[in-house]
Amino acid sequence: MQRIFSGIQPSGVPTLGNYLGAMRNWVTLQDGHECIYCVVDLHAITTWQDPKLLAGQTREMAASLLACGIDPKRHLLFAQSSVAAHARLAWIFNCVARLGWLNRMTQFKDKAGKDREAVSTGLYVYPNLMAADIHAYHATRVPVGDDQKQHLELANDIGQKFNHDFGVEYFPMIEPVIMGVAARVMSLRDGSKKMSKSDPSDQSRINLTDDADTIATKVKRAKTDAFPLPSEVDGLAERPEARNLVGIYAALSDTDLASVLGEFGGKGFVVFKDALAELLVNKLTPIASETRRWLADPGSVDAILRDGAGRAAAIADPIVAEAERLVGFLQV
Ligand code: AQP
Repeated sequence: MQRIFSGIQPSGVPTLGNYLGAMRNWVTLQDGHECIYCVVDLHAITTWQDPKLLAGQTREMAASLLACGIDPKRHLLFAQSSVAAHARLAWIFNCVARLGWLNRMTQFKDKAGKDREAVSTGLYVYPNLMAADIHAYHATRVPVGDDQKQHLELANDIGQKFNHDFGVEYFPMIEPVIMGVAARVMSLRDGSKKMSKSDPSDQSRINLTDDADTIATKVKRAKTDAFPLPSEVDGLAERPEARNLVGIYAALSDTDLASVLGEFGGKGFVVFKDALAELLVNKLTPIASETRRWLADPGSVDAILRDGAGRAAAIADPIVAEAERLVGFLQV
């Protein structure tokens, strides 16, 4: 059975983008794979996180994943900081990856923006830690949204360079698993920008904890243009906001863009947005209430994360110990 690894940052409340690009697919992949799912708090602190909030956000992210249908008995769910193997291997990878490789990472450029000198060095080496997360388990498949594809290519470059430098075939190749018509969900305010949980504007995203009224208001206010929806997919080419909303509808109703346009082509946004809001409410509000149910008993979420961390360390520790031996660290 192939081993899957994937992670999500507890840097806020998960969004519809996280759900369609990752979380929902994590649930589907549980059949037929051995899955290792991680709330990546080490990644989260590459940008400032309030220490009073981080632990709670980590638990809430775990609760959302459980609410979506992650099964912690058959698979693993844990917090990254509780398994030291991630940080140990990341340091080795900091010494394997080349500066020129990291300089090409578009996510760093997006997140650092104009203030590159002021961001943390952790944000810069984020992809090395991500490579370590995956290689620490010898995982071969990684479900991610489209935005993470470049980081996975880098993880392969790092694994292959390690193998070459130390004359071994130790780290396997990783295959990205990018699923569905909404692998990149865009901001509701700007169709050229990815929907993000840390976007300063709450109106830019649908949160998995939003109630029905909030969802309806956000959809109603979502940026669109003045024209009716086209009947053909080609007609969405120059209309990023319309393309985004149609993509969300298609993903949530398990169909494709053409079928959605078959139903709504020629209709105005008032009609389409009403239907989209109803679909979102039907799909997301049960997840929100299930998340609240888990969080009513925080001890049960913590127990799941503790158990997952123990099982994760049992897999990762020997893999990383062997990498350390290959590097030449004294074995005592
Ligand atoms: N807009 C998106 N569309 C599709 N997939 C997305 N993902 C994130 N945003 C979208 C996918 O969600 C998974 C977990 O992401 P993450 O939290 O580890 O990091 P991120 O990609 O940086 O997500 P955010 O929401 O934008 O977080 P912040 O704002 O903290 O940086 C990944 O598989 C990602 O592809």
